[in-house]
Amino acid sequence: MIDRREVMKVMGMTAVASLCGVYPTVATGQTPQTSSTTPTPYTVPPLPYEYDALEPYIDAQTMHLHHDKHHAAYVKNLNAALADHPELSMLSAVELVKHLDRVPESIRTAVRNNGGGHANHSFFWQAMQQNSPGQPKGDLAKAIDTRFGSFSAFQGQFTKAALSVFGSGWAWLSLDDKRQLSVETTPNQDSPWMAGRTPILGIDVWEHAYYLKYQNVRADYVAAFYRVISWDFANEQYKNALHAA
Ligand code: MN3
Repeated sequence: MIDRREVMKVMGMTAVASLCGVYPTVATGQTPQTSSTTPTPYTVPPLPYEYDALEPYIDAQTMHLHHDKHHAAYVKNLNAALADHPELSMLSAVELVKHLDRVPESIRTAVRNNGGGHANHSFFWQAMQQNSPGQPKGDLAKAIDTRFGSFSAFQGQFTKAALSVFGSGWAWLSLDDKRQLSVETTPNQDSPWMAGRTPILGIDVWEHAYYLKYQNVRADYVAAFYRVISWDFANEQYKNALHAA
């Protein structure tokens, strides 16, 4: 029996390699095998917890709207943008935003915004949890101390960044290819992936992420976010990024 996941994995790698120009395009007139397969449309991953799990810091109604409506819209629009480019649909949303330069110009903005929205939100749901430990863990905890001086110094920088985003966007803790941690912000649905860095932690500061509960007081939402961070997830991202760097 053919393992579908293995097939998808190999096809995905081929598509990535092709996208990166590793494989030359050969005009043989033959239809590549991958094009005859209908790509799996992107789907919204279920939340890894109940909608009310992050109460009272993030309310269930916000989670319903944010996940079921906003995230779903990015996925719907991404599928629509790639409808005529099945070869690109073989890639994960993260791979797409890492290689936007290889996406046809006619759909690049749509992929940037909606592929970005899909990648960012899929990451964001996992970066939160009920009963957060409140403090970083493991190797990441040490790296934060080394880079920023202390956890509270990091918090100061991260909070300042989150509050500094004008309009809609995100604040991140990310790792670059020199294994250096940094705090950064991105507008709209842009992300560290687009700049060759790997997100370790991210906070969505679009108004749709907090307005129902916190109205215009973004600072209260950012303060509450620290109560729901999954430091296990962040530490995993850090270890994987170190390994890949
Ligand atoms: Mn959002």
